[in-house]
Amino acid sequence: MSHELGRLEDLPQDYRDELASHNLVPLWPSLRGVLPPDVPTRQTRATHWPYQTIRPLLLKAGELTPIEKAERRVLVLANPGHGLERMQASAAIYLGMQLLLPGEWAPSHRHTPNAVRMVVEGTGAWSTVDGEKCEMVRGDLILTPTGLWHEHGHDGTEPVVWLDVLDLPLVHYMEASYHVNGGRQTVKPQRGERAYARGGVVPSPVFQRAHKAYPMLRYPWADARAALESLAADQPALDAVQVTYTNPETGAHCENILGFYALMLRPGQTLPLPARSPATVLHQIEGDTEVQVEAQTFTLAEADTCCAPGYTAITLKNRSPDQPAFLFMADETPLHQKLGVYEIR
Ligand code: GTQ
Repeated sequence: MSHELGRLEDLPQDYRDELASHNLVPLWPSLRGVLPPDVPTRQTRATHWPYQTIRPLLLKAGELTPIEKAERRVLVLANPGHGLERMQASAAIYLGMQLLLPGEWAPSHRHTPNAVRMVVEGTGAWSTVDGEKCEMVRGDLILTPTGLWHEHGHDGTEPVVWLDVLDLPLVHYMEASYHVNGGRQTVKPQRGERAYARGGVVPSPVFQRAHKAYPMLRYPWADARAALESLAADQPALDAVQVTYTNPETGAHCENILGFYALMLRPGQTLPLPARSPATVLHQIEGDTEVQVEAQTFTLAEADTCCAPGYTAITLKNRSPDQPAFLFMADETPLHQKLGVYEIR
């Protein structure tokens, strides 16, 4: 049973002052705040960032701020529930929309937070990660896991935009976030996306152990899309047509803290997702999806992004009666699972 606890005001002022002077705080006035009944208090608010709003403002940033003055020319998708200045979409997720113009170069650095890029538009750009030059094509997922060098360049003729997803808020909260700058990387000929091109048939470290913590760095959209279509065709009654971006050696999530997935909604399909403890981000790759989060409904057009707090049910509806819809999803599942707090309600 939950009963009323004593308030701070119930205590004599001189006692409160004396506690504070010794860096001491009474727990009971704040106990329900940090341990609320049944459901956590979440600052993360369901928020929608339409691409048609972001795009002109990002191109304007391209005119206002040269790449040398930005290093990374990014507009952060900040959740108003956390306060915009905190630059977080949820407790652990940071989202940014990054612009690289033809001929520009975002110099090499590495940092403790893990990142991924979801390519949104344009051709001709590349990210070199740990010496692997990854081509950037719409819908591709490119990893820059913790500690790996990465730089971005652009040999094409049109602006290139991608969505950055990082675990920066968590790593910063842990007082473990920092970066190191470096010079241009030497590009290596080997590429994980070629060595691990087919599920279930992976390079065999029979005479030698495979050491790479991140054997695959680029997950081409063409392959993820084909996997979803194949799964949907194989299992016509399956509701959640979903694939997880995994480490092809271990089958675990491809990064340590955030989880990444692609979803296909069949034409006209409504897919209810149960309330789960992690917060979720959705980005529309193809098609239009109606996203319902508690009392709010967003219509995600192509390249739109939204987020939903944890412990909240989400309903997805493909608005097209004859075309599938494809979504990229990021969430805090690996973090919650490793900490033992993961729940499906
Ligand atoms: O491209 O390396 O959105 O370091 C934030 C921090 C992108 C990047 C961000 C970064 C990067």
